[in-house]
Amino acid sequence: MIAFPSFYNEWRHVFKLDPDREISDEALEAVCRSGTDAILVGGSSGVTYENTVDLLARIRRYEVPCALELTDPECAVPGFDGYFIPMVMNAKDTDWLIGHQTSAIEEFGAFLPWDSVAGEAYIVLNGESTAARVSGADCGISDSRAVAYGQLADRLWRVPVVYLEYSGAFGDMKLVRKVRGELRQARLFYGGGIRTSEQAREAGRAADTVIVGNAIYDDLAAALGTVEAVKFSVKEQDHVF
Ligand code: 1GP
Repeated sequence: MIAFPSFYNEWRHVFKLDPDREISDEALEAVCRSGTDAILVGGSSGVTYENTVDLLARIRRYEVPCALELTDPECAVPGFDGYFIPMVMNAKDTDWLIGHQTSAIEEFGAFLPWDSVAGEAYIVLNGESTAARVSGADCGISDSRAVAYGQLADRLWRVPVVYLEYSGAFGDMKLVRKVRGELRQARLFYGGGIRTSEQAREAGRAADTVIVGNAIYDDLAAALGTVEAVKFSVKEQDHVF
């Protein structure tokens, strides 16, 4: 029996880097040495084997753990500490829920390092985001529907990570708390629009793991400030003060 992978269990703050976007050596060093718990590599478009290998090699100059979100098996670069396979729960086209993933496993399943592979149940909630456009996600769902998607992933499918994805827009923290409150075993990842320490703190209170992406490229100083803010919210919750 294979144990559930848990390489992500202690993660509270994560930076997401897109292989298709430029980042200078200085900025990458600052991100990797920021005190974040991990780097997640992934993007919704333009990700190739080459740009993924290149980014991994640059991140590996530092000690920070690094995982890959695998949306296209052609980009399955070996050498990451872990692999996430996203499934979009509210995709209109079932290819993004189960179709692409099944085809990928059919073809490459024998080569996957299963001990370090985890499913990610995405609920995509910003209709303007590339993730929503690519997957054709139905972002107009009610809160109760979003909660139900979380429960289904957590309780029926036992997916270890539920990811509330607002990419590009700061989300509804009340809903994030609600979805998290109904999870029994899955961790709740939240990502989307975090640009200030206050937002990072709020998200840190609502979710298990907070992901910061775009801000790295648009406002590095603000992005770096989110690490401390999330860690602070964790201490607050643990009543360390
Ligand atoms: C994107 O959830 C991440 O997949 C982070 O969102 O880029 O808006 O920070 P942002």
